Amino acid sequence: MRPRIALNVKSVEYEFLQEQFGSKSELLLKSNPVHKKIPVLLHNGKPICESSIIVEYIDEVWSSGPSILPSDPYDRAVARFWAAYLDEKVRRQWFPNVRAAPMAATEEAKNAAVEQLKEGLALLEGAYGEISKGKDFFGGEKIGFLDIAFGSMLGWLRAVQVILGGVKLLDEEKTPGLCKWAVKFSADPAVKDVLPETEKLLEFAKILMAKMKPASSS
Ligand SMILES: N[C@@H](CCC(=O)N[C@@H](CS)C(=O)NCC(=O)O)C(=O)O
Repeated sequence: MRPRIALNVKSVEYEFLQEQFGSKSELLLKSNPVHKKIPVLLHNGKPICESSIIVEYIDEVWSSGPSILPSDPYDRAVARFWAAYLDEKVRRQWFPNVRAAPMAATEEAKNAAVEQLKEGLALLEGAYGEISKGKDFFGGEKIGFLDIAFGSMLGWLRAVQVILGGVKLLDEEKTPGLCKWAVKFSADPAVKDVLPETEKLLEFAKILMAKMKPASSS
């Protein structure tokens, strides 16, 4: 989603190739032999890997379009800091824990996974207040690097709320800014056709959970 939103921001046309879950195409293995993961951007016959790096590449190559990274070096560093935080903590640790929470052995383990993610989102709420300076997006008037980094997780956030039986991860009381941000971000022309439907993610989550079950019970 990150590269696609970035290309949309820049109004660049692209061909979107999807991978089949459970197998890896020759093109993917050849293009990203190190991690063997999507996304990969193929530009001028050359592969660029890692979603955040692809977004930065797009910003640099199509520099005449709207800027994605802030122009001020300090603001750029702050945006990269929070994007790295999202990837390290939210995406790699807390999200997988929460997605697996319905299968957690105890109620305490389930709640701990949810609380961790909520704490992370509360921190991000504070960052949103400071970085957006009262505007709609982390990037100000328009969506920027951090909007794209966090926004790519919005579909899963919504799906996880359903998986957890209606637990509110983004709630009006604790994260009012992020609630408002999520509505604006989802409706942005560069985003609205890219965000996956919650139903689709829930179907995918079922497949993932079924795969995890035998491992956790052995
Ligand atoms: N740090 C990488 C993570 C990429 C990643 O985890 N890709 C997943 C799909 S979202 C994938 O290809 N998974 C297949 C696999 O791990 O074999 C990035 O941001 O691009």
